[in-house]
Amino acid sequence: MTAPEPAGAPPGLGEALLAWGAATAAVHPLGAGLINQTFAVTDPVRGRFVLQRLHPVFRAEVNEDIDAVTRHLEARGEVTPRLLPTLAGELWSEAGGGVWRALSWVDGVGLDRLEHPTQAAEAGAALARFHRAVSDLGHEFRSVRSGVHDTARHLANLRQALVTHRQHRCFAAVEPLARVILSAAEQLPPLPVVPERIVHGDPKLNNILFTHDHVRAICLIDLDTLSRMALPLELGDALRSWCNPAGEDRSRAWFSLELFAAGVAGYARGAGGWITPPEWRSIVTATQTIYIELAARFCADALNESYFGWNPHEFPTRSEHNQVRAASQLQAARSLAEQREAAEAAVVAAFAG
Ligand code: GN1
Ligand code: MG
Repeated sequence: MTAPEPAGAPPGLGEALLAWGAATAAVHPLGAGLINQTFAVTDPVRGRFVLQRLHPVFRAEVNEDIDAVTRHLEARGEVTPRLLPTLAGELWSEAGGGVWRALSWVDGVGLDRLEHPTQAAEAGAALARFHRAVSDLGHEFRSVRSGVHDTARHLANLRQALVTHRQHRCFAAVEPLARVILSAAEQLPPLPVVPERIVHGDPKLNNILFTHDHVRAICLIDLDTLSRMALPLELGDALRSWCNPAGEDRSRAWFSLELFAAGVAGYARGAGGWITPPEWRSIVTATQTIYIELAARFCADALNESYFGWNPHEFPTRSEHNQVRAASQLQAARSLAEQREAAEAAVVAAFAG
């Protein structure tokens, strides 16, 4: 091991640094992602870059998709992180039993909650720019994760977790929460069938890089989930995150109509006539759907304790952290349900006003 490693560094970090020729780098954990392990690397020779150890849910070939999409974005004049090849010219490196990749450094900051509607408009415009820029890319995705927003599948996983983990020490706390989520899911209106588009796949707030003054949205990061998908699901996933000013780690969450109206207006301005009426008309239903779906995913992990990263400084176990996250998404869903008509009106004003 030649480079000093941060506490709790995953196996293979030193070897991965060598693969990118960063033998004497300073390495710091970076960002608030729940899945991959991410580091900021500063090396006297290679400069500053991002190094990531992929969660096993992603196959190494995902890097070929990221390379194709980010090349296209760059050719269209969009700011984007790009994959940095290893010294051997590869898009990724295997070390310590995991897959590693390096990305160019884009200077900016990730936000965990929005402070102002103009930031929601910025996020909307950045997402619209991304969608339009990749819309003419004829890429066949190498990494296909089916059922990412198959809500029925996520609900079935939650029901299964209730059966499998009856003896879990937190079962008595999780089970009533799960029942409320499952019954809220039954109230969800169906989503229309629309054509698939190339999407980011996980446009939550902290996957958008902002300027250090938190004013401008620069670009989308965290590109492992790139895929073809119905656009309303993508927009619902974005808005469920951007419009919850409490963030994902507090059970007292709520849905901000003000942020929502600004977010859809920013998106509408950026997308112009590119988005079709069947797509924009289902944004509110899609947002509600993703709140419930993500609540179900967090709730299942409160029993399975195997998927989402968690914060041991604030919660006793992974289960408690995921219980709070599940309750938070559910609370935001309730808040949106109470403001549904006004949210629908904001969508019409943005896209047809
Ligand atoms: C995960 O990887 P990250 O932290 O950006 C998750 C998303 C969830 C999100 C909730 C691959 O995103 O689906 O919406 O957490 N990513 C994956 O914060 O499951
Ligand atoms: Mg992330």
